[in-house]
Amino acid sequence: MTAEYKVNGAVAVITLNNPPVNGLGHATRSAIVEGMKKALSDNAVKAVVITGAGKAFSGGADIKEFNSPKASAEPSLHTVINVIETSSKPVVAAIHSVAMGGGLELALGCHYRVAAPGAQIALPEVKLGILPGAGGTQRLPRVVGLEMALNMIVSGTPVPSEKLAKTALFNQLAEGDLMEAAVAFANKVADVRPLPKVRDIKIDYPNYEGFLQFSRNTVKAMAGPFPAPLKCVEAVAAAVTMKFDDGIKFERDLFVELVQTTESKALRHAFFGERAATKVPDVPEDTPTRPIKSAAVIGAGTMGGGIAMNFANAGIPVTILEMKQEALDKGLATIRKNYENTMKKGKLTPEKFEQRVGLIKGTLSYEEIGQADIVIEAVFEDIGVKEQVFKKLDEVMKQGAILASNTSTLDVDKIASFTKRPQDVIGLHFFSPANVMKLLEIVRGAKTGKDVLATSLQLSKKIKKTGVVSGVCDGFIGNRMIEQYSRQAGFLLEEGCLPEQVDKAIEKFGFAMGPFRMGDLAGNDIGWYIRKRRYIEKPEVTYSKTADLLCEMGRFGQKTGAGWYDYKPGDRKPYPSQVVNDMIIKHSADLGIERRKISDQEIVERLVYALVNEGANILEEGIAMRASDIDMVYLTGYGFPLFRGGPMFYADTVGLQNVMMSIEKYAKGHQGVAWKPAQLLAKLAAEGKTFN
Ligand code: 3H9
Repeated sequence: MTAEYKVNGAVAVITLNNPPVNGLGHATRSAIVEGMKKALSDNAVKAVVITGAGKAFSGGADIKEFNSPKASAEPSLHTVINVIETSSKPVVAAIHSVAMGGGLELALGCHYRVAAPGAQIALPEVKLGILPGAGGTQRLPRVVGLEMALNMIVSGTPVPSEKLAKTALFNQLAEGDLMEAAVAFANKVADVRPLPKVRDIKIDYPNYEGFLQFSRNTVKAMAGPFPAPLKCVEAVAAAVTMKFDDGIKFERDLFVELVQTTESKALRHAFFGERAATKVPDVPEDTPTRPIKSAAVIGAGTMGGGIAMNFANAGIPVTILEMKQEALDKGLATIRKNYENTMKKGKLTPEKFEQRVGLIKGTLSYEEIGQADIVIEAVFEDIGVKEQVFKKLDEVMKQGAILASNTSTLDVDKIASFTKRPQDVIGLHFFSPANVMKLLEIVRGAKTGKDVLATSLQLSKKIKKTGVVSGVCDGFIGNRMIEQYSRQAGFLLEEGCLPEQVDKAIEKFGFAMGPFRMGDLAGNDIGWYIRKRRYIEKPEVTYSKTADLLCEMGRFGQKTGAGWYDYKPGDRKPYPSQVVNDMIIKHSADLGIERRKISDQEIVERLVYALVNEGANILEEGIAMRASDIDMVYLTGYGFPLFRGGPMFYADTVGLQNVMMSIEKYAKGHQGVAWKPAQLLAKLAAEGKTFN
């Protein structure tokens, strides 16, 4: 039963019991109504308490039911709330741990609310691209005031119950046992009439028009491509401008509209995608993990420093090893400066600053890191260098330590073979800047121990990363796909585009940064180095030589003050470069290509479908476990627009047959050999199916 019914003297207790978070799915909604019917028909019952079992009062509507008939099947959440609100016996919500979304809306339909301290109270629907659709936008302003409600609904941020203790949201904050307090409260109010209803409270805000207009302007400027935040403001506005029942209807219409938008579906896909990524079928949740109480990082460069900061931020002491004192000092000074900047912005207190800096130590001696529970190597991306490091780690590290490589492309199995303990070796691929970027690619080698994988997944959560497991291949999930994207970007230059046009088109699509601006930021020499290795190994792969020509000109990007674009000293703004554009046009002529005008649509399709096609190969080969893992890699590590849900989700929304048709068309064009349609894509397209 998804809600239990028990009678405690004159009080009936309905306990939601739908783990993990008491989502208000159809079965739970029905069970609540059943419970209410029993309570109303039992003359011995004078009042009702509703609470939640386990770790939540309720996390809200069951998101998995959205866009399915179950979501609106009766009793709908509206009906449930109506049954409670119109009940002839008082209903008390006993709130603890989490009361979010529909869960909070349910509580707002009750006549009274008793809460435990520390409960997270939120209407987080906006984060899923929707708005509270069961009265939240109409009732919350009536109990916490217009401004507070608008902030909570537009941001979706949880507020601890004690911060709301003085508002009309709660009738009591329970000091001791919540259920004892709630039952006692119910007994106390059992005979009080009339029953108070939130809907009857008047919102007192004389100059609401000015405030609402200000809110519209601010929210519009911040909402970007997402329609929900502004609709949230409109719905809250209705709480003051309309009669209650009209406001409820208005809110309902907006909810129905938003729940069907691609933006909302994309956000929900990302919500479940993030959680699915932590699950590995052959590594059950109870797999033993190794304790990580100390860490070491090899290399104090930008990457090593950023990685070390993650550990310090999570309270784990970390030692950075370098070869030379000068490099070590420079690395430690950069870390200090990074923290100082965060402190100056007011995002870190002086105590936390000291604490974090204090957790990071430097050393020149391998012996000093031997006792660390995990070591992450972040040295130069060269298999020879990695071999030296891992042989040394095998000598010095204690038994049971995890030996991780931050390689972005190299063979983790080969790296593991440099040690006598391949079961302890794993790839932990951070993205630059490593202290900021959310993605952590966890590369599982053929011999990586299950406990090492489980520990790494647990660690990713601890250091607040989105961990995604990848199998071993050149470039893993993210970089293997980006190679195809970069190849298309290069071919587009040969055929008629200039860097600015390509960047602008894909940025308009929603990418944070186009490929050429990205190259200038990351350093074009890095790709140059990788291409030299990669294309010697794979001579059959064609690619545009424009990027090599650029590097031969010494234009490595922002760090050399010149790349695909020109830069002015102290200014990161890219200016189109005449010499680069001349080089590109000359290169086309050298290849005998007649340059043509290329549409933005073609640019976007070629870049994005190149990702999709390679993503399909990766999925088929089992390098990624599921399509949503690929989407999470692109959303959290490569600036793919969140409102489009990731490359695989986006392809699903376009329709895989349409994607296939475009790929077949491009396969007939310049360097069409680069477009070998992935078998999985072709198969799913033919069957009318989707990736997700
Ligand atoms: C809504 O209420 C609409 C209404 O206004 C109108 C309706 C008409 N549904 O995050 P965790 C699952 S919209 C289904 O790892 P935590 C989650 O997928 C809803 N499933 O745990 C995961 O499953 P699995 C508004 C849900 O302790 C498991 O629970 N509510 C839901 O770190 C554990 O999740 C929200 O937006 C759900 N509503 O955090 C709240 N919620 O084990 C969204 C969770 O299979 N949820 N699951 O991977 C959260 O913010 C967090 O999950 C919460 C717990 C804070 C509740």
